[in-house]
Amino acid sequence: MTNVAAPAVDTHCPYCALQCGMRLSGARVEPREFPTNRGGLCQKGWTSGALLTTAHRLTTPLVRVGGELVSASWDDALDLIARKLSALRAEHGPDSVAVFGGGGLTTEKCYLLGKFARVALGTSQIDYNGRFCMSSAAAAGTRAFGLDRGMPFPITDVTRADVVLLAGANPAETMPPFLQHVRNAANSGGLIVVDPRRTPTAEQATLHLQPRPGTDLALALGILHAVVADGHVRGDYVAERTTGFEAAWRIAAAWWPERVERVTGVAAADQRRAAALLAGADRAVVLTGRGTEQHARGTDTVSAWINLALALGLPGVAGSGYGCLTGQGNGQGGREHGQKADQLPGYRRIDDPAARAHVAGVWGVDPDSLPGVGRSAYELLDALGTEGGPKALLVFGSNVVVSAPRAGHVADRLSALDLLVVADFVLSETARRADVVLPVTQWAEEDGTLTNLEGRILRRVKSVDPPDGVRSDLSVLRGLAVRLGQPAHRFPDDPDEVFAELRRASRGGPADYSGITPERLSAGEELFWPVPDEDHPGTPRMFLDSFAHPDGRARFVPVDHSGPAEPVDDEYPLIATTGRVLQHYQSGAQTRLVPELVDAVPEVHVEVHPDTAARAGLVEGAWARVVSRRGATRARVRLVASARQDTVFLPFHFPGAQRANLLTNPALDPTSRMPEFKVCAVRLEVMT
Ligand SMILES: Nc1nc2c(c(=O)[nH]1)N[C@H]1C(S)=C(S)[C@@H](COP(=O)(O)OP(=O)(O)OC[C@H]3O[C@@H](n4cnc5c(=O)[nH]c(N)nc54)[C@H](O)[C@@H]3O)O[C@H]1N2
Ligand SMILES: Nc1nc2c(c(=O)[nH]1)N[C@H]1C(S)=C(S)[C@@H](COP(=O)(O)OP(=O)(O)OC[C@H]3O[C@@H](n4cnc5c(=O)[nH]c(N)nc54)[C@H](O)[C@@H]3O)O[C@H]1N2
Ligand code: SF4
Ligand SMILES: [Mo]
Repeated sequence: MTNVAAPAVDTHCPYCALQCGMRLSGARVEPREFPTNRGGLCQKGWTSGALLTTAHRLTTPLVRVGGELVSASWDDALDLIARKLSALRAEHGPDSVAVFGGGGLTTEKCYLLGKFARVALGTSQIDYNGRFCMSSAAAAGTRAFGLDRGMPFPITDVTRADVVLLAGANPAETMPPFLQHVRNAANSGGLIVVDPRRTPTAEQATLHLQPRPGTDLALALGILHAVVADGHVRGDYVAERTTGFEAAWRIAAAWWPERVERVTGVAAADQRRAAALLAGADRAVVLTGRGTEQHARGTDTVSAWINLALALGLPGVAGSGYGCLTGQGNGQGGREHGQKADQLPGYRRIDDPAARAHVAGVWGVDPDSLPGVGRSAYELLDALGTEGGPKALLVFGSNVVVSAPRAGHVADRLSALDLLVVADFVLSETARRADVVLPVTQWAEEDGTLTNLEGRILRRVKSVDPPDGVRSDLSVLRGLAVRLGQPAHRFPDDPDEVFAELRRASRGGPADYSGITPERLSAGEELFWPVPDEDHPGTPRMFLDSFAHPDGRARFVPVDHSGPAEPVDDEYPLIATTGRVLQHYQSGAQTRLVPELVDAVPEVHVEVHPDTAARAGLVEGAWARVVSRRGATRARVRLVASARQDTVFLPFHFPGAQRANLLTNPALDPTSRMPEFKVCAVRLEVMT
């Protein structure tokens, strides 16, 4: 049973990057006033207290014996892991051990996980689920502005904007309280939504552009073409604050709206209307979500949206801008402090000698002892158990058996490992396959720091005691590090101590947290990074004076449309796209344990246009087999008259034979290494 530690504590929701403010009394949740949610919560937030009392909670380490997971003591479990890791390292070298992290972990955990990999294991093989999330937007943002902070402005700039373009985002289901921030735009006739489906978000829009999945890049070029052709380019801004317009325009010049209409299905008149709405705004914001980003050309696609925003003079101007809607609770902080294959804390590059010297200094190790760049998330999973690939994997905060692309293959790779260790508080589908499962504390049972979708640093506050038998992730890392021969002081398990070290490690880096103190956070200061010293007020709006490139200018990037990696054909004539429903979170490991959410949405469905369904012999409520080149999923048919006839949609929250990711194509973006979750070729069959 969970004991109540304090009567009422102000904290934040365990799930998405909106990080709605809530007040917890034991397991009882109430919303509270906070700038992102302004007193609202979605159904997942309201019901999140159920996670604190669920009977499915893990409370003892589990070790596989004779094919079964059986209870073990902490010492036995940690000793076993350390022994196996040491043996693998001795025989095959440090890169034989890999680590997979998550953007739901607190910043302290992400930081210590990266340090653990580089220092205690000495491995380059660490990456995380954020690679599957906002990595294309991050890559495009860095390319354009010299620095990536998802939304480089506070959410109130969205609230006040009179025109908002949402490309591939469905916040009505993925961040419901966010909708109040686009109400002004909707009421003033300026909400533009780009989504192949008529989502609840699109229902609110002034203008819904419904492209064929995988054609957003062409659409963005078409709108840019209309902006230029109709004389809406902000010439002074482009001349003073940017470079590269001519090269970008040379490509967009060939994408006149009628040509774009043939590729995307979006009427030329609607493209021109979008251009005119954006150009006529006093304050306009362009925001991208996973729909436009999770493609094998996702980075270029986001660059195309940023080019549009630059031509309109939006980025770096107070009240306007471009931003990405980061997804996971700590999707922003989790991408800055070193759990990414090419990264050190403070958003530094691991292949930068100065960064290595600084961070090694904080860690008290030789810079030359730090490994180099490792494999990206899917490439890492794909290499497991292969010749030259990692033979052990430690997973903290991800359920890859459900959420990784080509999930059937990923499950096979996990089976080929010598050792799979999963730290979790529930028995996720990935944990079920582990050799050792470590039961950890969750959200309301520990303190920690997160950075929300605005780049605002906030504190998650302990409000209940953890059940007996569980340990924090920080304590697990310390326990393993010590067994691997590290001095204990190098791996503190107190979040405040870790944060103090992180401040030093991030000092001088792009994501500089050094001026953020627990006292400032507890006092309710609104701190947006960078905060380079304790007197610095933080940076709610970035780029107002200059962008982060050496010349201070933003860069147009010349990008052209080429379409999805896997075209449809006679055998696989339909496009499957994937995403979310309101009630479930990600792989569903948490929300599939909340009775109210399971009652509302118990199983996977596939959204199909009635004519498409009829051609396949399918009716409402039937079970369909959805088949791609990589596998088949079974899903309950939901007829949707507003759907595109060439497109079906499945949520990815469900396990086993209901996994949307049995279908998906792991074609990777060349820059971000993002897989193409949003387009693969499928056919529909009647289940027999
Ligand atoms: N309920 C719920 N909320 C969540 C989450 C969750 O799992 N469940 N997860 C959180 C996380 S980590 C994230 S990343 C965010 C994601 O938040 P969103 O980006 O809003 O979520 P998705 O449903 O993945 O994708 C958004 C839309 O993209 C559309 N789409 C598909 N293909 C294309 C395309 O080619 N072009 C365009 N323009 N659109 C396309 C889909 O139809 C979908 O409506 O949500 C966060 N919030
Ligand atoms: N087809 C398709 N696939 C997708 C997507 C899509 O749109 N379509 N979206 C992708 C995106 S954007 C994302 S972000 C990924 C997310 O997919 P996953 O990485 O699988 O994310 P979660 O389901 O949140 O898994 C988190 C796991 O970690 C556990 N956990 C939570 N907090 C902690 C903690 O503090 N410590 C530890 N040790 N464990 C913790 C949870 O119980 C859960 O089992 O899915 C990606 N996969
Ligand atoms: S919108 Fe996100 S942060 Fe807010 S209650 Fe829902 S899941 Fe939690
Ligand atoms: Mo995500």
